[in-house]
Amino acid sequence: MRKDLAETFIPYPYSPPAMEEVVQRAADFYREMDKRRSLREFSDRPVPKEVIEQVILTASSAPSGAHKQPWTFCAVSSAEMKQQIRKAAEKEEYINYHGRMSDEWLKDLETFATDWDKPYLETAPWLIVIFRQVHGFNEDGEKEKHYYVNESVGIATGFLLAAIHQAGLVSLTHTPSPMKFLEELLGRPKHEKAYLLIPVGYPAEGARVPDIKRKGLDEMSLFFE
Ligand code: IYR
Repeated sequence: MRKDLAETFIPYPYSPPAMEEVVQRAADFYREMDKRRSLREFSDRPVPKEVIEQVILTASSAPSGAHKQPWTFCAVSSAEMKQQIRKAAEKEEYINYHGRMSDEWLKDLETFATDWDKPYLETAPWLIVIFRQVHGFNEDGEKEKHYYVNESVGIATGFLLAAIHQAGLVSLTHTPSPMKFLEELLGRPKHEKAYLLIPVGYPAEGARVPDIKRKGLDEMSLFFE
């Protein structure tokens, strides 16, 4: 590390947990996150704005290329805006499901019973639309580079989904395609591109999810010890 700059660093506050605690916490967190499921049946029960603010703050605590934090979160609870988003998303999805998606793709989606109809875009109390900033601007309004934007925004989204789950709420990673309508409806500048649309809320009473299994350790990891 460069000594000259490292002098400006601040201490990292850390008290090492006992090894047994580390083992326990890792297992507990897995058990909790393994319960998370993407839901498509939402209740209209309101979620306080404060909760959405907190989960967005958690998302924005993610690491990013050169700490540029190349993301913008639009949180939508306005019924009119949700209705406009639903209408525009369904218009695109109708075309997707009626010819734009390949037969293989449609077959792969059968398990999930999805179609162009997206009622959850209006039912869920909040929609969080994540935008990736292709570049930024410095204090003088000049173009500033952003690095590893997809990776950074993907990590922030993971933090967001984990925060929503651990708050006791549910979410869906929805990718209407193409997503340009989100940039237009939410008035985003040209350097911001829609990345994901995440309905957030409580599950509808009796909500059900597809019966999927997750890969085991031996199917998706290799250890070189
Ligand atoms: N965006 C469409 C289709 C869709 C695609 C994938 I890959 C999914 O995992 C689920 C849905 C839709 O939202 O219906």
